[in-house]
Amino acid sequence: MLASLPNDLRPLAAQRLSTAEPVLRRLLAGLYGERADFDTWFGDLMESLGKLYAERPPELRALDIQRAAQPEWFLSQRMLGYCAYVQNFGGSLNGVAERIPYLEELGVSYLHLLPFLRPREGENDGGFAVTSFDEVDPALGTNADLHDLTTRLRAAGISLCSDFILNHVADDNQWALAAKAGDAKARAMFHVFPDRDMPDRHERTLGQVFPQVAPGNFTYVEAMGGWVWTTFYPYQWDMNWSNPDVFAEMAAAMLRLANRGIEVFRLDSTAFLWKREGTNSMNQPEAHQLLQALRAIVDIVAPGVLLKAEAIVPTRELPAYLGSAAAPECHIAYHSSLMAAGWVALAEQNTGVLREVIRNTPPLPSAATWLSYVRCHDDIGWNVLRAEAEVGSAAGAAARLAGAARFFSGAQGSYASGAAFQSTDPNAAHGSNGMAASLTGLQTATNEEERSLALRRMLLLHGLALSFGALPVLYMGDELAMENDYSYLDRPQHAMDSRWLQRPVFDEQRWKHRYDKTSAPGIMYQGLANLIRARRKQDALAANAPRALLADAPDGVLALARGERFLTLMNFTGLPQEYALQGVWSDHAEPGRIEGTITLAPYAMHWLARE
Ligand code: OTU
Repeated sequence: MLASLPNDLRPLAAQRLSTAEPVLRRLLAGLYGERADFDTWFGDLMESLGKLYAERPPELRALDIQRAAQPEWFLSQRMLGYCAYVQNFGGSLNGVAERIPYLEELGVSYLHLLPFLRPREGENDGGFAVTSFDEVDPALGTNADLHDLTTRLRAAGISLCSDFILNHVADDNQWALAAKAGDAKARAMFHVFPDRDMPDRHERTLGQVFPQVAPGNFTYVEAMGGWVWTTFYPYQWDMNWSNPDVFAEMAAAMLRLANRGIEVFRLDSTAFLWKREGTNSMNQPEAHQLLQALRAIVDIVAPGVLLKAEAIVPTRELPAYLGSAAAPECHIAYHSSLMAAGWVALAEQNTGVLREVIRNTPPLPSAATWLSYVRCHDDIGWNVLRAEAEVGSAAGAAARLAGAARFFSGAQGSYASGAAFQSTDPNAAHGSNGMAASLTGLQTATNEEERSLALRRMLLLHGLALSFGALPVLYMGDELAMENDYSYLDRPQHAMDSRWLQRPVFDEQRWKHRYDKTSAPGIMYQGLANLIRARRKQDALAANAPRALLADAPDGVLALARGERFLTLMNFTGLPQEYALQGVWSDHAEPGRIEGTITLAPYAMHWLARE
């Protein structure tokens, strides 16, 4: 690798190689070492890394040095994320750049723009079927626009996060096209089976992501003369990561994007990377080895870059995606269990599942954090909570989670207006969709009282994400109490995928009313801005600061201590709840000292600092 570098870059590169290369070699030998050509392949990989290192722009190399010196920079309570589709938030990359002052006003330091690379022509799962990793979607701008946007974001102290969709590519990606044209090397980059024997054997233990709109995990492709592994939509072809060519190509693609100024990669569908017959082909040990190898590569070539695991999996499977001090993996992992458990607590007016998830969340390894959130562009996946929902449940986890799913689909008596995801069985719980304002009852509110309760529910869930100890990410529109977008029902290609409910276009009117405290957007925006401001001042709310669940709270109340000096009380019920405070406190939202028994109003939250 060093031979590919100009002299001035060699000393630092040599230093990084000394620690990371042995790790990288061990991991890759564990995956591909039985191949006769492993040493040659590994040498070629290191040479390609050297070229990418040499191509890395000086301002990014400077950021690498700065962040390598402060590896816990992203654990600060001043880190705040915001997630949006480019076309919905700004119309284009240049339009997003015009929104930077708004992001700065909110205190955003991390912007996740949903897929903006050239997507498959026609249907492309909201950009999650990538045709090219090397060019921006022409509908959204150019590579030059991306360069300008990252430059302006960096100047504003905002890190750009991009999806890196490494589990699958579009069926019009160059490798898929070459495979269809008969290129054997390209064909070997995918999982292709001549008949249904292996697909049927795999299907015995595989789950289904889109059982309604894309049942099964394999698609017959005439041009391939066989069945291709397609975990998601038929046009999303899973990559064969047991083939080292896939590793080398994808690692290089990611680093080329890093050299374009992307600072965080949301590694999409990481749980699915390694397939194994007789299993659900999720969370396999080799998938973690692959991610640890990508981390070792980042530690060598671009240590200022963060890797974020998108693994919507049971709580007990999550910590592995952060690795350990000895074997670091991703810097950040979605805490999808915490998110879903917050919604269950609202549906049940009981914090049992939420407390169980918090108990099952182990301490973080160093320089790693959770991603906390209320909503995202996807469904609320209920099945990650199977273990926690089983505890103390007479009906059993499945029935209990189905109850939550029914609640958010607006079952009788529910204030929610959401939709089930990929399931018509009211007794099954696959997922639920909807904007936070719609799921918490704002959309159905018919009077001031109902509107106020809905807004409190939204602020409660955001308060959990902001105070838990994580990198919290706001989902575009929630900060303005935007509601569901039903236009997807008029688009036949989207009508079966209710995730499009929560993908509205940014509402300029609500944005203009964000200071109007008589309006829902104003109340939500100001309430959220107050929490963000209060959080920034509290070292106790840094991601890696201590967290303790206080068991002496009523079932409907979550009492979470962050160290000795910060306490958050959240009432997940529609009834007033009492809590006996120990000591003297002050509330960030109101003047004066508070001690003794505090009464929490319905759906109220208090952030208390010890006097
Ligand atoms: C991810 O999906 C993306 O977030 C989705 O938007 C894409 O459709 C999908 O991958 C394919 O790229 O857990 O790990 O439940 O929420 O599949 C994969 C449906 C994921 C998605 C789920 C999610």
